[in-house]
Amino acid sequence: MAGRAPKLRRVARSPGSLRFAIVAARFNERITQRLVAGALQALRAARLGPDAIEVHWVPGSFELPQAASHLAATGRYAGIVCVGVVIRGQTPHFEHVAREAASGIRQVALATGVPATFGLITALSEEQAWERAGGEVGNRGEEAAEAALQMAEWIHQLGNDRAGRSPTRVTASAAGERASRGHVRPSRATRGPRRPHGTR
Ligand code: DLZ
Repeated sequence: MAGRAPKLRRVARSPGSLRFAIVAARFNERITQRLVAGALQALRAARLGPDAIEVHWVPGSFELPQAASHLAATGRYAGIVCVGVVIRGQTPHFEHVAREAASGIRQVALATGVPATFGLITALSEEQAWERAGGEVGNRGEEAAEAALQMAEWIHQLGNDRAGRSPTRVTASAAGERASRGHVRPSRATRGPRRPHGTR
C-alpha cells in the first residue's frame, strides 16, 4: 500500500531569521526537480524569504549525507532537507545507495543536532517515483521540508523551555537551538562541554 504522509501541522512561529538548506541529488534529476519544488513550496508557505533558503546540488543520493554534514557544520542552518530519487535497477546497487543515504542522513541529524530530513523516493519503477514527486502519492520533498520546519520549531521550543527553568545552566538543547540560528557550531554545542578522556 502506498503511504501518504499525514498533513503536518504548520509551525506556529514565524521562522524569522532562520535559514534552511535543501540538498538535492542530480541522479534522476527531472524527478528530483519536483521534490525541490515541493520543498521550496513548503518552506515559502512557512514565510521563509528567498534569502533564507538555499538549494545545493550533489551528484547522487549517496553524496547527500556528506553535503548535509558540511552544511550542518557551518552552524548556519536550522534545518536541512535532503531530496533524491533512487530507482531500483537490475543489480543491488539500489539498496546500497538507498541504505547509505538513509543512515548517513540520520547520522548527520544525530551528530550535529541540526534536523536533517529524509526526502528520498526509493521506488521500484520510474512510475512509482513520479507518483511520489507531486503525483498521486504526495511529494516527498514537501513532506521532508515540513518535517524539518517542525523539528526546528520543536528544538527552539525545547531550548526556550529549558532556559526558562534554569537560566544559569545552558543545556545541550539550548545550545543546539542557538546553533540552528547560526551563533555556534552545532557539533560541539550538541555534544556539550569537553570531558577528560575516560569519563564518558
Ligand atoms: C550510481 C547510482 C545508481 C546506479 N543509481 C542511483 C539512483 O537511483 N539514485 C541516485 O540518487 N543515485 C544513484 N547513483 C549515483 C550514486 O548516488 C553516487 O552518486 C555514485 O555512486 C557516486 O558516488
